[in-house]
Amino acid sequence: MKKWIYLAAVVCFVAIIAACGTSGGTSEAGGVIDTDASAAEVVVKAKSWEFEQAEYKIKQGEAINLKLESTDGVHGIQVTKTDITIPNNKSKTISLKAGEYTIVCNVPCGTGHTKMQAKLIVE
Ligand SMILES: [Cu+2]
Repeated sequence: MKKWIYLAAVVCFVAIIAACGTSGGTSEAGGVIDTDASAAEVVVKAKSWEFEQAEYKIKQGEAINLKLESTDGVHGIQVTKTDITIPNNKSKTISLKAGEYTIVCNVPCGTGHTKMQAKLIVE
């Protein structure tokens, strides 16, 4: 009897994992893709407490190495509506659908942290 319960639990677990596999990872808007070292690089420079540019523009569907370079303090990037997060001084290859996204700092970095935002425009 106990064996059946165990088996049912395993089946449920596998079903949950499988569901995650189909919907997880890259969101509908796009996001992190396989690393492509030859992709064009877009550097987002960050300091306490602002990003260098108010706006960053990329082309839709294009593979971009989005790099976060902190010149002052420790920061991180999160792109709203996507699964994109980039740790301090790291880069990831991304690809996005057209639209307007917001780059926010996701590392609590001090008094101006919540004001650290920039637009990411995908055309
Ligand atoms: Cu911050």
